[in-house]
Amino acid sequence: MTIDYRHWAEYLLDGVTRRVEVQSISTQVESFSVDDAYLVQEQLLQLKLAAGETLVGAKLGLTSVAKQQQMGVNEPCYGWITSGSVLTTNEVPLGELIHPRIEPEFVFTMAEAIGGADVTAADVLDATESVRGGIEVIDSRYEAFKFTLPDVIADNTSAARARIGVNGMAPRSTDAAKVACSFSINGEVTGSATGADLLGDPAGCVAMLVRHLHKTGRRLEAGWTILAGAPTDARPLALGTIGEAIYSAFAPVTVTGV
Ligand code: OOG
Ligand code: MG
Repeated sequence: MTIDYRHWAEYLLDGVTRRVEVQSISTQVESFSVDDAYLVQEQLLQLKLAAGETLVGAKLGLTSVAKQQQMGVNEPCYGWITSGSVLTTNEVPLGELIHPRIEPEFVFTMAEAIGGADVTAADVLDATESVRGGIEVIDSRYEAFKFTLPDVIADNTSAARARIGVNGMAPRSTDAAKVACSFSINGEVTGSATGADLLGDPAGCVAMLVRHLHKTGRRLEAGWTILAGAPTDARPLALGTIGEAIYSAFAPVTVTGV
């Protein structure tokens, strides 16, 4: 069966625009594969760029055991960060979202472009300007936040908003794998982890992302923001919820649902 990738991208974007949950694609398209899913994701990106957004970074998802267990999907996935998703204050307007959740992130800011089939964590550090904390707002477009790996890939890995921390650290001044992260909701700790919970090393995750992009002739660009993934599970963001990520070596990051 031929799959109309553009159709499914429009289908997902319609969920975003109307703020409604949609039925997963895998329940409607027979043998919907990971390769198919990245082609839908590509169409979705093109639709956003055509609507005036710009590409400002990329992300990994499901790079920790905590996240894989929460979502029941055991493989990492890759997505895009576009200009409209970067928050400029701590406030997250809930009226723009479907059923948002929040999670702490390890964030890389690239100093230089980097691409290639054999890129290592050390190469990533060489190309990194700074490493810092962040909070990602994820908002699966699917009913009940339930999906298969191909579904979540098509849906740009649930990316919705991101709040990026201030005062990044030089990449070799601190080992991100050793940085501890404590995530709390309304003052109560819901998860504690270190950078090593991201497949052993956040920089190694970014290297995986670079190798993935190389397969379609792409690379990370200078100035881009890269989310390496959440080391703890995600929590619902409701009206008045205050989420805070505290790190042993990065500035804390807070968001509030408004
Ligand atoms: C998929 C996105 C996962 C992360 O950091 O693991 C992700 C989801 O859980 O909806 O962004
Ligand atoms: Mg994330």
